[in-house]
Amino acid sequence: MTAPASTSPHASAALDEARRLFAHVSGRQPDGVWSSAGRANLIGEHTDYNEGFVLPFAIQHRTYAAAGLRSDGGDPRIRVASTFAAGAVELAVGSLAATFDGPAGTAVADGAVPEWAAYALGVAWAALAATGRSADELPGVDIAIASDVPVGAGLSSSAAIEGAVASALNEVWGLGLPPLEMALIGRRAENEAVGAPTGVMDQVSSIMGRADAATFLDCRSLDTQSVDLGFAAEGLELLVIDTGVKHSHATGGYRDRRDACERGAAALGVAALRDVPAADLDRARDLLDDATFRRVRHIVTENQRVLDTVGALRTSGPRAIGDLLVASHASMRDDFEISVPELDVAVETAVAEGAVGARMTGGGFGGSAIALVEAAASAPVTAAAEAAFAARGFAAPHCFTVIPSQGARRDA
Ligand code: GAF
Repeated sequence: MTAPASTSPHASAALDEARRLFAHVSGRQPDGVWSSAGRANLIGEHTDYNEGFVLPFAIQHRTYAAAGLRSDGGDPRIRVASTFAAGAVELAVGSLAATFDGPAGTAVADGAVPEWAAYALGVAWAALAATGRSADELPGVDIAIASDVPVGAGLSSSAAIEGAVASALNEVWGLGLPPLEMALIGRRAENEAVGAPTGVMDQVSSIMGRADAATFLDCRSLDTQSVDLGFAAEGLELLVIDTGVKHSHATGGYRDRRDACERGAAALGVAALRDVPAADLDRARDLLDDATFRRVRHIVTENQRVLDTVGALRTSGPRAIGDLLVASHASMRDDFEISVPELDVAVETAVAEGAVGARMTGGGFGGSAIALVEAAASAPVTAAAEAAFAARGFAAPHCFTVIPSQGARRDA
């Protein structure tokens, strides 16, 4: 288990790695290093693209982008390198539009741009489009990326890349983008350059997170409020149980669930499932097939659980949210059907060991569960999860505590 700390124990290592990689690829020192956070979602799953409510928080694991301007003259280039893959990817800034303007995900699907590089280059493309800046008025830039956000763990390693690169470009290109705009640019990169049909929760959380707080986001108005979590003051820790089961949001189940929500909203005559009141669920049951009805019911009840969690945190503190976390997991397991046996075992084990509450976090089909536990219980819950996984023949989970942390920032 990773010891809690105010920053990840690997944070400065990843920052140094980004700087070293920059020097190795570019033969000079970067102009600066910027970072953005991974995130855990406390509650509110798949509600973001239904224009509902979410309550994620940024974690201490971060992705760093070391960046420096180039002097290319008349043909500015953007070059990205990362510790995720060997080799740098370089494009003319002027060719970003031609690379990414087509149907979502084409550049990656065609093999023109590796997926890891599309997160970074897609941010550059979306930033130019959002600001109306043309390639010939901007200098070229080199970017080197390193991270200690676990990849494929449902902790938004992709949003952390987007947030770090957006922060770096915002400053070196002098774009003047406020944090929410950077988050929207990150989402556009993910949706259109990479081709993953996600909502905006992860980017907002990664960029706009605050220490010891969650970000309560209304995904329709895009209003954000900081909600104090107070885990440490209450003697609690947030334990991540990473099942090691890998998932991808660019394909498969995530897209299916999004399609089902859109079908449900259309059949019910609303713009988004956000607009379905709980009292309308009986009508929805009559109108929809069983699976679509249960997808709708998850979204409707999950939105209410987010509101209830915010209320409970504000009036009673984190010990009051346990049942809401557990109910959220049950809804994802039974109605939205995005859990997997490893996530269910992680949640059941944590609850049996006395966790305040537990649920899977993120898009599902793998990734991590979170458990809110007494600080002294992190080690026993970890041991119990490891034993439960071993007894079922699952690969050992990776358990570590996360700390609600600051979002995007300049580090050097
Ligand atoms: C993934 C997506 F990226 C988010 O937008 C959100 O939909 C989440 O799954 C599920 O709540 O992390």
